[in-house]
Formats: sequence, C-alpha cells, structure tokens
Amino acid sequence: MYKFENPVFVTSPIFPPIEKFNERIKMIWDSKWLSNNGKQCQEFERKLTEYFGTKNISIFNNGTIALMSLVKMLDLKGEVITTPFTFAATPNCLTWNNITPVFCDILPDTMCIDPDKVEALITPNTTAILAVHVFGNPCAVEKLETIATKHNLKLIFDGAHAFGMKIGDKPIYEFGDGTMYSFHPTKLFHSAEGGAVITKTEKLKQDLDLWKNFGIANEIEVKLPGLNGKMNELQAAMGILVLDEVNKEREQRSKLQRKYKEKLTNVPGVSFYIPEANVTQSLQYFVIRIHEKEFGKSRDQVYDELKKFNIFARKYFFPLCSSYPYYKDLPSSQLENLPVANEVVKETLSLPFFGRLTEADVENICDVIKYLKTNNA
Ligand code: T4K
Repeated sequence: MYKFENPVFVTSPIFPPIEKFNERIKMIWDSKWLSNNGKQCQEFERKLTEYFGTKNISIFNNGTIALMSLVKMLDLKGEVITTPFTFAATPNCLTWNNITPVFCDILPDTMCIDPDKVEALITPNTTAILAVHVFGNPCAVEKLETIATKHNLKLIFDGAHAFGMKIGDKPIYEFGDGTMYSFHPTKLFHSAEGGAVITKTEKLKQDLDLWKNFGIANEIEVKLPGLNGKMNELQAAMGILVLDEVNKEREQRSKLQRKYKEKLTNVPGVSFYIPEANVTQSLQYFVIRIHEKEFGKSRDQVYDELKKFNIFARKYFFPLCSSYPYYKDLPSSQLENLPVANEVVKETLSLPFFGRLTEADVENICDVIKYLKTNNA
C-alpha cells in the first residue's frame, strides 16, 4: 500500500509568492509603522469590505479575541446557549465574559446546534445563542433566528470555518447580530494570525473598533474598559496577499472534495456530509465519519493506523467541550442531554484538505482508508 514520503497534515496554509511579501515588508519598513491601524491594516479592511460586500467589518489580532469582544459589546450576561462540538475558543469566550455556557445537542448531519433542542434550554438568565458553523457546515440559521426573535435573545455565530459561505445569494454573516471569522493559518483564508467580526449594525462595528483599541476614542478620552485586539501591519500585509490567492485555493479544494466524494461514496462504514446545493461552501475541512460496526474498526484505530502511512488526520473536535474539566459538571454537560454530540465526537476524522494536495494524493489517502477496512497497518 502507498506510503507518503513526507508527513501529510490535516491542512497547510496558503503562502503567497515571497517576492510579493518582500515588497510589502519594504512598504512597512519605509512607513516606520507596525501597528495601530496603519496603512496595511486600512488597506486590508478595505479589501475585505469589497470581498465580503459589507462595511460592517472589524479586523482583530485573532478570532478568539474577536469573539470575546463581540460577546462583550453585545453586553451578554448570565447564560448563553451554545454547542459542545466546537473548538475550545467558543465556550471559553463566554467564560471570559463571566457567562455560563449552556450546551445544546447537535444535529446528526450538519453537526451544528440542533434548533429543536434550543428552546427547552432557555431560562430567565439566557441572553443569547452562540452557534457555530462547524467545519463550514451551515447552521439552521432561519430556525435559530425565529427562536432568537421569539425569546428576545441575541444570536451570534462563530464562523471561524465559514469564510466565503453563502446560503443562496445571502452571505452567512447576514444572519444574526454578528459573525466571527478566524484568519488563523489553519483556515482557508488567513493573515498568519487574525480574525474579524462582521456585524448587523454599524454601531456595533464602531463599538468593536473602540473596544479593540483599549476603548480609547482620542488622546483625551477613554470611553470603554477595552482590550488590545488590534491586528498588526505584518498580519495585514499577509492577509492582503492571501486574499489574492484564496479563489485559486478554493478551486483546488473543490476538485479535492469531488475526488474524496467519488472515492469514498459507498465505502461501508464511511460517511460524510455535503451541504445542500444552494450553499456556497467555505471548503474549510473534509470530514468523514467512521461507523465502527460497519467499518470494522473505530475512528481512533483508523486515526492511529493512518499515521503509519504518514497521513496525519485530526479528531476535530474531540473531546467535546462539555467534557473539559471546567465544564463537565454543568447540568447541560451531562451525557443524557447530549446523545448526538457524544456519538458524533467518536466518529469524526478530518482528512488532509488543502490546495497543495493533488487529486492523486487524495486517491492515495482514500485507497489507504479502504485498505484499512480489511487489513491492519
Ligand atoms: N472557533 C472555532 C470553531 C475554531 O475552530 C477556532 C480556531 C476558533 C474559534 C479560534 O480562532 P483563532 O483564535 O485561532 O483565530 C488549530 C488552530 O490553532 C485553531 O485556530 C483552529 N480553530 C483549530 C481548529 O485548529 P490545532 O491545535 O489543531 O493546531 P495545530 O498547530 O495542531 O495545527 C494543525 C495542523 O495544521 C498541523 O498539523 C500542521 C498544520 N499547520 C499549522 C500551522 C499553525 C501548518 O502547516 N502550518 C501552520 O502554520 O488548532
């Protein structure tokens, strides 16, 4: 069976041509300006405004600080209903705001929060729903909006995986009060580290802009007890150049996704979710589920055996956030409340998925998976 010569990781960032980065570095050196909304940051925000088609965008030094800031600027308190099947940053942003996360079970197909289980978790202390477009699968946005409106709750999205996602003609950020994007290098689009929030209102964007600069309005006025969430010029320069490459990356990922689908359809014990046709996908991850009984091996066995072929898949998002030592005793974390999430978390495997992979690489990865169904590594 084919073994990769070098390790193949779950992802690998876009690297723009180094000459272009050097030009940008020269611009930064000449400007003698490294942070605090310099020319690169201004240009980056302008370019993102064009790319996304909205002015209500505030860029940050990373997605976590962006989400923490969004929660803070919406003045959320008490309890916020969220998903346990996500990266640690999602519920941690609530904890940093002295909010108790209330974990809600997920849907078996999209693996996003189950809107039909949200209402039962609402108490007088609930102030918002924080949903995650996990792996770039869209949440049930309309149902969530209906619930939020009915109960007078804020609705925010962790769109760390949702760059460029749309439902029909509607960009995903048009749902809810605000959406956070992560520009970490493991993301389809990145700025080395970075993030952004797109808001429904211009006022919220202005509040975020103030908040991320310590709340400083001008030399004689500090309006809010803010923090330092500013992106720097080097990050912005990278972001500008990666933006030029992102459509090419997306095209290649589309081909790879097609190849994965073609090779893994009808493999007993392997399933994957592809969003409906009206969804423009972010193409952030390619995630399969290993169903132990049918496949004959557990996800963990497959994960371990893939390594012997130099394939380094990831068990995102294991363990569930509700299993973390500091969340496990919450009433909402108990197993009986999260049956689907507890099942899904044992099955998911994020396979290598990035533009420098070839379709032949994907074929080899799929052949190894099929080989492992009947053989041991
Ligand atoms: N919400 C959600 C739903 C998220 O997934 C995330 C971040 C956030 C919020 C927070 O956004 P940020 O504050 O990060 O902007 C990674 C990332 O560190 C994290 O950003 C990301 N989610 C999470 C899903 O993945 P790890 O622990 O898996 O990273 P690491 O270092 O193991 O990298 C994974 C693979 O990527 C490596 O095996 C190789 C490759 N890699 C990584 C880096 C950093 C590269 O090839 N080059 C690189 O520079 O967390």
